[in-house]
Amino acid sequence: MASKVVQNSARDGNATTILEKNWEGLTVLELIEAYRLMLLSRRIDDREIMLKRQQKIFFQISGAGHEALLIAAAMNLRPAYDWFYPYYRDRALCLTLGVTPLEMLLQAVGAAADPASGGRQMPSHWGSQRLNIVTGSSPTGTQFLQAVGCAEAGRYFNHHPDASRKADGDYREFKEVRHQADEVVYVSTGDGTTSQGEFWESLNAASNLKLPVLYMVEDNEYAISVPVEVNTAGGNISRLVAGFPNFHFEEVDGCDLPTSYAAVKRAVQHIREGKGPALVHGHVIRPYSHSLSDDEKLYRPESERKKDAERDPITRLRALLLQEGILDESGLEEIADKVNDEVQDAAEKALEAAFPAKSSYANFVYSPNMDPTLPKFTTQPEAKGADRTMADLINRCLSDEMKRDPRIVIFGEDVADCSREQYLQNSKKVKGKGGVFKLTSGLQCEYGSDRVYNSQLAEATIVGRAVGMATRGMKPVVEIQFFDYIWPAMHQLRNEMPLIRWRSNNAFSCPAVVRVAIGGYLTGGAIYHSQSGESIFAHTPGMRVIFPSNALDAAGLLRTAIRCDDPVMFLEHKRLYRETFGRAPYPGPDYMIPFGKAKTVRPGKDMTVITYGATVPRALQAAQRLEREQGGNAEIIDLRSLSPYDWEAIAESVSRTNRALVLHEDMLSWGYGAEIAARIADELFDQLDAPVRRLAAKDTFVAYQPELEDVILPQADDIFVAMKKLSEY
Ligand SMILES: Cc1ncc(C[n+]2csc(CCOP(=O)(O)OP(=O)(O)O)c2C)c(N)n1
Ligand SMILES: [Mg+2]
Repeated sequence: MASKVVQNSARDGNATTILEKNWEGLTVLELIEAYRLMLLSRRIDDREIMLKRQQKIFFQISGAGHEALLIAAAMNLRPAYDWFYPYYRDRALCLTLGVTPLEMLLQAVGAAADPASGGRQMPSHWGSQRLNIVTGSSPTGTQFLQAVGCAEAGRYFNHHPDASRKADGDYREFKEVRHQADEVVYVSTGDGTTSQGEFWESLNAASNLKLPVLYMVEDNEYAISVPVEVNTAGGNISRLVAGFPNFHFEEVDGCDLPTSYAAVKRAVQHIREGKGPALVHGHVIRPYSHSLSDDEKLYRPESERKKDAERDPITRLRALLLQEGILDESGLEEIADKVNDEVQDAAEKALEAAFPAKSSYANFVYSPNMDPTLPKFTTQPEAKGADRTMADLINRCLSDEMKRDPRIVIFGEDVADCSREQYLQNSKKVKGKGGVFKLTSGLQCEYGSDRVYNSQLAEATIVGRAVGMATRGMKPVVEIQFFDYIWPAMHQLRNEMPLIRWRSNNAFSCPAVVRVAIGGYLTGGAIYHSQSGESIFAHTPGMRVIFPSNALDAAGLLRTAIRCDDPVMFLEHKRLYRETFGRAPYPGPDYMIPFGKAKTVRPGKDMTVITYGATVPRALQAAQRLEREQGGNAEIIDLRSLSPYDWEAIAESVSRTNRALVLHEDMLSWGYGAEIAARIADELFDQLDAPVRRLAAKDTFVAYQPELEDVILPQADDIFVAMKKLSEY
């Protein structure tokens, strides 16, 4: 086509002039290709809209009006080299990077062959392992901190090339690592989504760490029906972000291809030169309502919509091509015909594609490669030295694993010995902190400040960055200082970390470890330093939840957690960190305990007490008293692993004792024990001589006054009474 026009132009004698000209650095051929991609993107949207109306697909959200800015971005970036966290309007970016129209439409119909999700996610939820487009989700704003973590991972592997090597025997067998010295991590957003706290947290981190992140703000002035001046103070995000150091900023008419291209080019140059992140704020339009479920006529007058239409990027580029004599009407038509044929062909193929097998829903909730419940995770302790506390053995385990695996980094609030490392090094002025409970003490000194460091005081930042790193193949072992403060990270913990594998149909995974100090019985811990809540995470598919009650189990299970190919929430009871109960010598650098295997901590024949965490030692006390005073003999099972849990051990024991008490520290109602009790009642009904009983905290929070705390949390005396009643039933 170009040659046809150029031939025509040659007759007029100006072919050379056109070929030599450039538009903000774009050549004739690039402009023509950009026009083709814009049209292709719009036509796929149009086709999806038609298919939705015919009920052949089930959702549609378009990229219409954003095409110029996104093609400009993609033309400055490199697929399978840079990394991409695009949001749902980024169809044009993905097409330019190399996602095919067929791949897009396979997702729209929910086909098994949809490479982004295998029919699991809505259309426009991009993901391509081949192109480094990381699986995206629907919550607005979770992408930013992951992009920051992704950029940190690239930098880490560049500084630690050995860490990218494959290794047998743990998650590294299944994690290919790729990194480039001057890579860029692209992350995009709408104007409305910049209101999310995670956006600001991520700017803070990217700026502070001078990370190679390219933010693309696609400002179409609406978040569904909410206009930009409601979401953004003063109505302009560029004004608000301008103070972040190390950033390069661009504000541009995102409907104009050449100026957008030039703006992104400057931004990318800043990043590739290692100067820090950049943010491009593009003003775009949204001609097709928010989605097919929205009718913008309800909140936008015709006059406003008309004004937008005049800025349409396709009309604009078309006019440029004509005006500059690059293409004539027939050349433009030829492109449109080819695009229409391509979309038609892709739609026909997608409509014929097979759906996922119904049984496939269960695939990839967890790693298909590495099952942490298998016996290969059973190793014998090589105990040496004196008995140590749970805190000591966790610290030793972390240290030995860091020695073994250079991909491990540890971060969180106060986990470093000292962020101002000059105080540690030259003058030895300070000893170092290493965690508010000292669990990470000495690790920064031992392994360096780029492997053990303090994060910002922001839980979403800790977990979101860990998600980005683990997706790239690192093993972040992060700490949440108190379970009570885990909630800002909830999006990342519920909608991201455990879902990445399932929603991408195993194209991506996120095997990070989140260590959390949990629980009460502290005498004065009060409401905000005593919370439990493990059932919330046990109720989250994809997440392994571990809760040890003693030093040896903590060391063995933490090692399995670190080597595992799934995300793990590792709950450490604060009261047990330094208890006399459950101390043990360090079991050596390879001691592991498989997940989902309970431990009988006291054999008995009269009833089974199923418990975990800090109620284990309390149940033991109660059982001793029961034996002393009543002659009763209670068997106590410490679950240790809450998801997966050891049903076989429960069933075997209850079938022998015929009585069951489920005991935990967290509140009774909708607590972890409800599921266990229900299952016993369901599957072991014939074996029971008494109703299944539960004992747990009162349905309230934990109060500060010790007498109140005592009455709220289950004490050894309460457990004794519950056991006695159960044995007398
Ligand atoms: C956390 C969260 N809250 C609400 C929604 C519902 N929702 C989806 S898109 C959207 C508006 C996003 O607006 P903007 O960021 O401006 O992007 P645009 O759609 O305009 O491109 C909302 C509220 C969501 N997906 N996630
Ligand atoms: Mg918007």
